[in-house]
Amino acid sequence: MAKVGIVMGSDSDMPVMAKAARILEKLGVEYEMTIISAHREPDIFFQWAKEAEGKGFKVIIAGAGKAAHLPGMCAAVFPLPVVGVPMKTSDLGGVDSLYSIVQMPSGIPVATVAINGGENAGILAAKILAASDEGLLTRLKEYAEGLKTAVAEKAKRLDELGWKGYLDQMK
Ligand code: RP5
Repeated sequence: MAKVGIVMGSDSDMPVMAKAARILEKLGVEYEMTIISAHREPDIFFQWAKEAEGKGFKVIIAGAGKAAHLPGMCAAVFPLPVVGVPMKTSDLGGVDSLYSIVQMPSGIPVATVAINGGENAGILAAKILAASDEGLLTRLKEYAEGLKTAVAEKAKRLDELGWKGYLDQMK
């Protein structure tokens, strides 16, 4: 099965990147996860990125914060899609990460999700793989159906309880 490479610039990114791993597991997608800092260990980064295609990765999910160059540099080296996850940061709120990741020069795209959007990164990677994997496509459709059912159940409960009762049971 096609594999996803999950890479993050620091273990401080783990709570967000774990969301990508969790949804990939739920969807039955094989992945590998590692921590590599493009700034603090550029030689190790280049080796990992150059070997990624040969290891069977079809998509890379790369998360980073602040001057977040890891996703863009993955896209510079890896020839298949890269999904970038901007981390929320304490000083600039993650807009620093978002702009660093999304504003790529022509020719080197990074499919950038929302700040802290680890789960959507996993789903997007799965959707990319699903273009050539019928079973995964079916699981993604079931997942989407589950989302729809969850909202419909909430609306039904709101009808039953009224908005005050609904609010109370949320506490
Ligand atoms: C980036 O710098 C990492 O992706 C992380 O989001 C940020 C801060 O790293 P630490 O100082 O927490 O290791 O490279």
